[in-house]
Amino acid sequence: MSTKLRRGTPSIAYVCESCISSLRTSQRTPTSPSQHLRRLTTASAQPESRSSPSSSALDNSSSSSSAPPTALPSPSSFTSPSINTYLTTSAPSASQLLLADRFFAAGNPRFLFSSPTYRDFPATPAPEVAFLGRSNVGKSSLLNGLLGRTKQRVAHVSKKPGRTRTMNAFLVGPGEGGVRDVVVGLDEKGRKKVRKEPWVGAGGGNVVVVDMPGYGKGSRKEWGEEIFKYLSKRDQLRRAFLLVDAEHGLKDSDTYILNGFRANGIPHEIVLSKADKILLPRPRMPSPEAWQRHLAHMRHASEKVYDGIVRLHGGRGMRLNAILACSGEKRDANGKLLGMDALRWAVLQAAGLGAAQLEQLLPRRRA
Ligand SMILES: Nc1nc2c(ncn2[C@@H]2O[C@H](COP(=O)(O)OP(=O)(O)OP(=O)(O)O)[C@@H](O)[C@H]2O)c(=O)[nH]1
Ligand SMILES: [Mg+2]
Repeated sequence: MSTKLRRGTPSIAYVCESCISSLRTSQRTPTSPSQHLRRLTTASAQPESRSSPSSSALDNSSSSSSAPPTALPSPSSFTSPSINTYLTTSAPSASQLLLADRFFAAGNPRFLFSSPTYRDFPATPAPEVAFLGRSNVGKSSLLNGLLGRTKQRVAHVSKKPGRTRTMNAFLVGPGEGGVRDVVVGLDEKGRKKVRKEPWVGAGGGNVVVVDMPGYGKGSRKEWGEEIFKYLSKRDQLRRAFLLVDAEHGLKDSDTYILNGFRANGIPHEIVLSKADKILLPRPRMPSPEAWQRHLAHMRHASEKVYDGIVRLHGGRGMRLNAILACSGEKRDANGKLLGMDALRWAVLQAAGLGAAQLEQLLPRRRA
């Protein structure tokens, strides 16, 4: 029986009581939280190659069932849930991942509003998710990937930390909404004076995604203050996605934000960003052997983050749903951005959109 940290499978609730007590007492052999989690979980990482929703663009062997049972999984058999850790929810199935991709492809992602202060946030009646993290951790790139806009970007990306200076909201999904002109009066020549106003149609079927300014290097104190106001006051906020660099792990400033989530009871997920630096460190696709090493490295990175979080207050009161891994820039052997479909599904789940609602919202596909 494998003792690996459970990947891509339904799993236990976050930080069980015995895990907490093993942190509190020293009677037992000391174990790290991730070791404890590994003891409790039994399923090993099973790449869902046979049920992968994507047909391979670079290597179509992923759908073949003729591979010998001893063959190592290769990059072409990769699916996002296999690099993720699900703590309170089940890993998405292949059909759910496909639905998530369809939702994000339905209707152009639309700019909604941009605000340097929380005070000016409009009341948009749609479920909202926010992307937070240190400056340069890859928030804007990830958001472009999430919205399927890696070429015609909607969010500004830069090597220089501190590029995003305002909180920027985008609307995604098949529902109505965007920016519209509202007549606010007449000018001295009798012409209509218009103001741009964000709006969201009453029919639902949309999610608002907010790109936050980064904290840390190149950031400003007032940005941090506004982020905290947003976290504590925004009723529409359904879940926060905290990006942590997959290579560098949790930093003190991240802990500060995690404490903010805890203080405000905000459900959240960790996204290990720039996961390609670990999984695809070279321009070429790795061999199956190298791929196994990279997967193990990725697993180790997420265990370290998990340990760090559990050590905060013994994990009590945290509302962590999952640790996902993602890249906003590099694609897997199936031609999809690494981990993006699973992130999309997590966003939709946060917004309360399940498979049944999505099937209704999305236009029927031709057989
Ligand atoms: N290798 C790799 N590089 C990335 C990825 N995402 C972003 N980058 C690079 O990291 C740098 C910062 O990216 P941004 O998306 O602007 O980061 P940000 O978190 O929005 O930064 P701020 O707005 O300054 O807080 C850019 O040079 C990107 O090209 C990724 O997934 N993989
Ligand atoms: Mg940015």
